[in-house]
Amino acid sequence: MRDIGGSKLGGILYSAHTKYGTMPSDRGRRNSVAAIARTAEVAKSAGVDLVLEVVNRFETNLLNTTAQGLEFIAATGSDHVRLHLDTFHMNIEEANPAAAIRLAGDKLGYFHIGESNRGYLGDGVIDFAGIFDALLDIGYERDVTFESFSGAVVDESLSLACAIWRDTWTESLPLARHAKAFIDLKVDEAARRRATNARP
Ligand SMILES: [Mn+2]
Repeated sequence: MRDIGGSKLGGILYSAHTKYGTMPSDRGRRNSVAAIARTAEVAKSAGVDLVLEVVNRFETNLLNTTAQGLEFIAATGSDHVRLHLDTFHMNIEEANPAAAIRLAGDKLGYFHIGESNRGYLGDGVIDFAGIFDALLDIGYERDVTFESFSGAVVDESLSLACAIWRDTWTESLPLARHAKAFIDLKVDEAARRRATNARP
C-alpha cells in the first residue's frame, strides 16, 4: 500500500474472508492480534491508515460487532488501528447500529454504506437517518464509501464469498450516481435535524 502511494488499508485483514465451520480458537485469535499489531507498526511508520472491517457471521468468525472490534484493537496495544464499519453487516449483527457507531467514536476510521440486499440504497430496510445522525454526532469526517455487488461487474471470487446469487443491478454508473445523491441527501437531512434540535 505504501509503495503504490495508497493512504489506507482496510477490509477483513485479521482473518480469512469465508464462512467458518468452527469457533475461533484462542491461539488463532492471539495470532491474529499479533499479526495486526506488527502490521500496525509498519503502517504507522508508512503513514498508511489501518482499518479492520467488522463483518457478519457468514464472512468471518472473529469480528462481527463493533464491541468485539474495539476489544480486538485494545488487545493489539496500538493507537494506529481503527475500525471499518459497514451498514450491511451492522444490520445483521448489531442490536442498534447507530449506537454501535457512537460506541466506536474516534476509533471509526472508515465507513461503508450498503443496503440490506447490497443493491440500490433505499431498496432495503436500513435506517439511514439513524446512521447519519450517529456519524454527525461523533464528528466523523473520514471516508464514506458506497459498496454494492452485482455478478455483472464484481470479481467472481469476491461475489461468491459474499453470496451474491442474484443481481439487483447491472449498470454501474446510474447506481453510483444514485448512491452519491442519496448519501448527500441523507447528510443534509441529518445536519438539518441537528440544527433544528439545537435551536432554543
Ligand atoms: Mn464492506
